[in-house]
Amino acid sequence: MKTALTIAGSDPSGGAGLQADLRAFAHFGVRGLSAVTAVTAQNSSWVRGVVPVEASFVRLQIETLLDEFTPDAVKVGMLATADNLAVVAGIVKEAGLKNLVLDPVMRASGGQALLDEKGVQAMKDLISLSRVVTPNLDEAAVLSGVNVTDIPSMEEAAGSIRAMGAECVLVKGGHLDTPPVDVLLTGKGSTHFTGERIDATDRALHGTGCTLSAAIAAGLALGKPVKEAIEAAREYTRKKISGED
Ligand code: PXL
Repeated sequence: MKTALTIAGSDPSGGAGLQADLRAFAHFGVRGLSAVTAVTAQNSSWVRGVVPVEASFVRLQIETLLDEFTPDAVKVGMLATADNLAVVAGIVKEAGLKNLVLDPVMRASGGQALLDEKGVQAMKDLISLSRVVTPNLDEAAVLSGVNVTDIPSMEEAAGSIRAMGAECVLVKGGHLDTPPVDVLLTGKGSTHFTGERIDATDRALHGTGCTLSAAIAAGLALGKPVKEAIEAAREYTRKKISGED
């Protein structure tokens, strides 16, 4: 059985965070491993509190797993602190972890910070180690300095994030005013994935980014090429939003 590791925060409501990631791995028949970076108190509408896990303990969790398993893919989500980010970047390099999917989580949809300011500055270190980075419009803007509002600016931001060393960048267009389009930039050029906007509740939308990036990691763990992994992940995410899964 293929394995995928998620390094992410806990969302006790199950919609986002490592709980959503493990559910996505299971859906694709991939064994899930997890290391917790932060404990949160939240439901699907708001985050009441965040307690980061100490970086040395994040390291211990991952190293203990690596003693026994070699993950076929790794998904990195909420890191909470710059110290956690540095630990994860260090281990990815030391252990030569492959198929890294980085969801550069910075804020919850309600606006609460899920990464400290120094962590935002240090995100480039992890980007350079990633096979796929999956920013939403706001994250793409923060990382690239481009005002990301439409498809041309998504392309521009993807180019600037890819120049930081990622193999592929998928800028997610779920927050566009127009019908949603995700823009993928690889070394071979760009691809647009078009979808229809689904009339969904906030609860169904909570954790969509976590689910998508974990499902991409599952696909890469199974040996799918990036585009195929994204297509399958988009379909799984669509089903989750519309309540079919
Ligand atoms: O969707 C971003 C996110 C990631 N990880 C955790 C979260 C959230 C949003 O609330 O709680 C643990």
